[in-house]
Amino acid sequence: MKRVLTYGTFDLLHYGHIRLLKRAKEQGDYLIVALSTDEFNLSEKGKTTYHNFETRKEMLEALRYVDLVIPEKNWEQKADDVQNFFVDTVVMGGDWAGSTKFEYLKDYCDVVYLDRTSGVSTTKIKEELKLHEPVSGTNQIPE
Ligand code: C2G
Repeated sequence: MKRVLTYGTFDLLHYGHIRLLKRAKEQGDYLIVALSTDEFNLSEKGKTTYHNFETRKEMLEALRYVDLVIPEKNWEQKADDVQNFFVDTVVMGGDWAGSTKFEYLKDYCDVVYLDRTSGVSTTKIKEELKLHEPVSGTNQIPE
């Protein structure tokens, strides 16, 4: 059984995430997602998420491609994760290609970077939804 591992926040789950997870699963037979905790997002990634960790975890666990979700609590845990879960391949989106946060894992397993899906991101969704926020008073039922 070939075991694959990927990392991320996966907030406001969108088709860019889904396509990444689908292709990550295609790299093996068992896909583990190390999901950034709320604390890690806030303290290290400077991200405040719309959905908290439990909700993001539940959404990922509902996907056919995901076999296990574990917490990503810090930048340093990856080599331990690879060894503890007998991981063959770590998969990340291309925005991480060549990153020192992943390249060192090549001493422990294969590291594969897949093209990011263009045109969608959690940030873009948040910005566009904010732009279409109803102007107060326009959604009142006319007298
Ligand atoms: N992704 C993608 N296409 C998009 C958006 C995201 O392929 N349009 C990929 C990212 O490259 C990443 C995964 O989906 O591999 C999760 O994206 P994020 O939730 O933004 O994760 P990120 O903040 O990159 O966290 O230690 C590593 C970090 O936890 C990765």
